Amino acid sequence: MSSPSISTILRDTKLSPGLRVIAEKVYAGDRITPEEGQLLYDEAPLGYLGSLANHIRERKHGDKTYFNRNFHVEPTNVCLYTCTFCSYSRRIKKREDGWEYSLDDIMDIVKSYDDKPVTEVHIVGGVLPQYDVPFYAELFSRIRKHRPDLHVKALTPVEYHYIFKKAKISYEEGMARMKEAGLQSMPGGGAEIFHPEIRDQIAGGKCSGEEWLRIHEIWHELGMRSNATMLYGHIEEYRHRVDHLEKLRELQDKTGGFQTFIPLKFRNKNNELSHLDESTVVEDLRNYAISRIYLDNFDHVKAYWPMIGRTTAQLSLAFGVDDIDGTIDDTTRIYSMAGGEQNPALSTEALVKMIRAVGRHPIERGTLYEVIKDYKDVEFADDKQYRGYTSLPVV
Ligand code: V47
Ligand code: SF4
Repeated sequence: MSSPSISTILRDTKLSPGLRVIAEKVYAGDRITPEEGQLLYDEAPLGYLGSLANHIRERKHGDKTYFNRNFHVEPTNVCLYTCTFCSYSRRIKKREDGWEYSLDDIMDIVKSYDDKPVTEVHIVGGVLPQYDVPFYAELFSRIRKHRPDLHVKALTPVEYHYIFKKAKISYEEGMARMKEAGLQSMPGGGAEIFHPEIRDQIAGGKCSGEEWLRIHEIWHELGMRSNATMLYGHIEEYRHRVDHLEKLRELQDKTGGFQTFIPLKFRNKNNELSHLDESTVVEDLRNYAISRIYLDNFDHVKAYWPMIGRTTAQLSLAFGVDDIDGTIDDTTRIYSMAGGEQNPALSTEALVKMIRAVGRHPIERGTLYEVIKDYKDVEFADDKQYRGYTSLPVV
C-alpha cells in the first residue's frame, strides 16, 4: 500500500488552506502546532496523512525497519490499581486466579533463555507491596550478573512512583538506585492519556500524567533512555491525544531521552470498557501517521504487533512506523487477554518476511537501536517460493 508523494499532495488544488500549510511545513521539515495537530485529527484524509508521515519516515530512515529479539517477564498479574481498560490484572480480591513470582521464579525464566539469541528482557506487570525497591534492585543486579549481554528494560513510572513512595525516597534517589542496580532503560507503559479529564476516569488511582513525565525526565537526566506510549481509542477525544503528544514533545525538547513512541490501540475484551467499540484500522493508521508528523523530535514510531495484529503492523510501515518490536516467544499476556494476538510469538525469519513483504528493509536492532544484523541480503531456504519467483522450463 502506498500513498501519493508529498509533491503530488502539494499540487492538489482542492486541498484546504489549513492542510496545505501543514503539508508545506512537513516538506520544509518544520514543526506543526497543537491547533494543526487537532486539524489533522479532525479533517485529514488517510491518503494525505500517509503521504506526509511516509515522507518523514523515509527522510529519517529510508526503507529501514527495525525489530528486536526480546522476551517479556511479568512478575505478577495481581494489581492494587483498578484501571478500567485493564484485562490483565486479577484484582486483589481474585488473587487466587493470578500468579506472583518470587525472585528465584523470575531468574528461572531468565535462565530458560540462556541458549537463545535474545538481546533484551522486558519486565513489567502488576503492582503489589512485596515487589518493592529491594526486590527490584536485587532482581536487576542478579540478571545483569547472570547474563551481562542481556539489556534490562524494566518497569514504568507506575511501579516506580509506588515503590519509591513506599520506601520514602525521592524519585531522584530511587531512579539513581535502580540505575546502580543494573536497570538500563525504561519501557513506555503507564502513560495512557495524561489529561486528568480522562486519566482520572480510567487509570485506577495510579500515578498522574505529571508524575509519569517527571520520572522519565529524571531518568533522562541520568543519561538514560526510555520509550513513551499513548493508549487511544476508548473515551478520550482528539484534543486529549493532542495534549498527550504535546507534553511528550515538550519533554523530549528538554531531555532528548525518548527513543520511540508507541501508540497502543485500546482492546476491548474482558475489561470494564468492553462496551466500547474498538477503533477501526483506518483510525489506527491515521493515528500512527499523526503521531509521526507531530513528534518531529522522536527518532522512531513503533507498531507493537502483538496488540495491533500482523496485517495492520505491515500497513503501518507506510504510515510513519519504522519499528515493529518483536517477541520471539509467547511471553506476554497483556494483549492476548485484552483481545490481541493469541500467541504472540514470531520467529526472526517470519518477522523479516513480514517486513520484506511490504517492500521494506529489515534490521535487527538492540534496545538502543544499535544494528545487530542487517537482513537486506540475507536469503532463507524458501525465499524463491516466498517471493513468487518461478523458474520456467527451457524448451
Ligand atoms: O501501560 C493495558 C496497555 C501498556 C490494555 O516500551 C492496553 O517497548 C490496549 O507499554 N488495550 C503496557 N492496551 C505495554 C507497554 C509496551 C508494550 C510493548 C513495548 C513497549 C516498549 C511498551 O499496555 C499499559 C497500557 O497502556 N494496555 N490494557 C488494553 N485493554
Ligand atoms: Fe495494574 Fe497496570 Fe492493569 Fe492498571 S494497567 S490495573 S496498573 S496492571
